[in-house]
Amino acid sequence: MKNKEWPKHSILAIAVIATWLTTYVVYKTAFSITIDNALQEFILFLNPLSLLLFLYGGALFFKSKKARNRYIVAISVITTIILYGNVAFYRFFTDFITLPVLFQTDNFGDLGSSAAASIYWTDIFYFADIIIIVLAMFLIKEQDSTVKAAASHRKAYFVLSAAILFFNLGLAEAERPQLLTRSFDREMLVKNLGMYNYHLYDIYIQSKSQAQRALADGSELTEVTNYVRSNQAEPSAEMFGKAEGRNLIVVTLESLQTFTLNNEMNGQTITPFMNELTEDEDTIYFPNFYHQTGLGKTSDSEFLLETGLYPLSGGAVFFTHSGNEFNSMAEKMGNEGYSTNVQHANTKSFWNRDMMYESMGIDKFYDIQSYTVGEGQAVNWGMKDIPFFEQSVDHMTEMEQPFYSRLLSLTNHHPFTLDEEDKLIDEYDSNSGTLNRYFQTVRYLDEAVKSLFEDLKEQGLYEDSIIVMYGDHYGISDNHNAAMEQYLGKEITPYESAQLQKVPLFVHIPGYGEGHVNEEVGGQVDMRSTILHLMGMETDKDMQFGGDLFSEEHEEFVIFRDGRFVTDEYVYAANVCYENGTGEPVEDQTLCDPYAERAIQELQYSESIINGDLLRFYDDQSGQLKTIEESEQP
Ligand code: GP9
Ligand code: MN
Repeated sequence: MKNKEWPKHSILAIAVIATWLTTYVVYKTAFSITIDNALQEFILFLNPLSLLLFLYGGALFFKSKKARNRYIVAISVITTIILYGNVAFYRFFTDFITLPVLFQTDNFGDLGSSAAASIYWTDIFYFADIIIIVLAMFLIKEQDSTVKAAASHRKAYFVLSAAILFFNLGLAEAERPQLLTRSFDREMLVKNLGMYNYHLYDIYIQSKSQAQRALADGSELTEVTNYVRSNQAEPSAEMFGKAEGRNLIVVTLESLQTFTLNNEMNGQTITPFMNELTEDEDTIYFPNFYHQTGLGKTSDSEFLLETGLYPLSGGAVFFTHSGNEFNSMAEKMGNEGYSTNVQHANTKSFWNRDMMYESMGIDKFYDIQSYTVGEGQAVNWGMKDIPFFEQSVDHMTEMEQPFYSRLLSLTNHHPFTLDEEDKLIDEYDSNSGTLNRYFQTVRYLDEAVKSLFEDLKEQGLYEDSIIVMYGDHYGISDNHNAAMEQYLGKEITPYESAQLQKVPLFVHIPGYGEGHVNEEVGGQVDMRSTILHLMGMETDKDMQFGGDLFSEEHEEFVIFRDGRFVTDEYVYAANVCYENGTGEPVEDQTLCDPYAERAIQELQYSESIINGDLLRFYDDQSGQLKTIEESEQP
């Protein structure tokens, strides 16, 4: 073989192929990446290629063979370290590395102690590409090995690598729309972009927020504090402490919109149990309550609930700012002696929850690993809500009391598919399969909520608890307006579309006896104060935007994440000021102006808190800005 000459750049080609295939084999053996169809498998196979071509392509600029070979080996070593680092990390955390975890020292402590246990001699395989490349360098003699590649060849080479990248991104976009803007799950990013591109993307996201953070200082908070204090509402004397000392159970009702409640679909009741609740003597039901989420969907609603801040206009705050300091509801409850947790039968890295929950001071996350999904117990996105609630209540029996446990349901999620036996009503008959099936999954969710109440009673947890339930965001987007018009029997104007952002809120206090329908106009940002006050905890020193829905002083002014807003008098959407109630544009359009200005202002304040990580300069015990020394302490 030594005598036979191989074509020019054979080593480069071997290096690209060796690392590419090694990466793919590692994907398939070291990680459990779920693949649902052939296209996804193809994307997974293709995704390492573009960046590897690009990186190894640097070799084309070297004249000396020695320097070129060194460069190629260096690239293979770097890519292997990245790959192997993820393998070792994954063994322990079932997750891919993201920049912030490298700086979270406590995480690393765990990793260090288990590192030895996570490394096996068979791991030598992960270095297969380096071995192949080095062997090739010894064994193969290339033609013209001392001549640099022609400029035109180099150009063609890099155009090819860029073309593959765009092809890859195009396929990923088709497979996962809004992958980058929503960036919901690391596994999905790795699956669609590839391990190496994912890390570049992660570095970009993290450095962007780090730069904004570095430029911020506490002085920006002074103005925000003034604004927050001047808009604060006193707690309602009647409701303050109503649920003091009880366990707090907060249930997120996936994709549930208010229009399904107390309503029928082709003569069939959609939510029989929740309808009863709206009239129940222990329940306060809010029919004029709106979601305020953006691209982060469920996670945005969790953010609103826990922090009383607005989520971000671009991207999911759970992903972009999980390293921030927060004064979450969970942390506050924890300080008052509550054990706190979230229960959700999905992978923990979805929406970066594992990282964010830690930042929010939530004690424990019962993710999919905490559940046994029996035969027939999974549909659509995963575990069905009924067994999920049942096992979650089982977990509650083990929890230290009083507890604050948050349950995230999942079955009523797009594309709203169900097993035959769980379809309790018929499909609707519009041209939108999504809307048609939505009624059935909402009906299932209603049944699941009913079973949750029964489970709690059976386990003796009901009486000592307060149960708050809220819809996280819309389930039916504006893309289905034609079908919705058929169902609602009216045109969907921007006014109606804003009304469709209503999601239900229930506050259920066993033994309360004075249940009623509360018409107050409110939004998810209000949940934090409302709940904390019910639990007998003050919020007057907190840096947050919500108000207590029970308070006399609560202002009926709900700001949507996209700048639309609703007050008791007006609805502002598509730059038109409508009269709330009739849906007619008001004659004097300037009547909305003061609110429109405040809406922008408030969203900006919230955004500056998040982007600047400003709560690190804020002392939530005293409600004062910290001194420089205080804020530098960890
Ligand atoms: C996934 C669940 C649903 O874990 O929260 O996410 P969504 O798509 O509704 O944001
Ligand atoms: Mn959701």
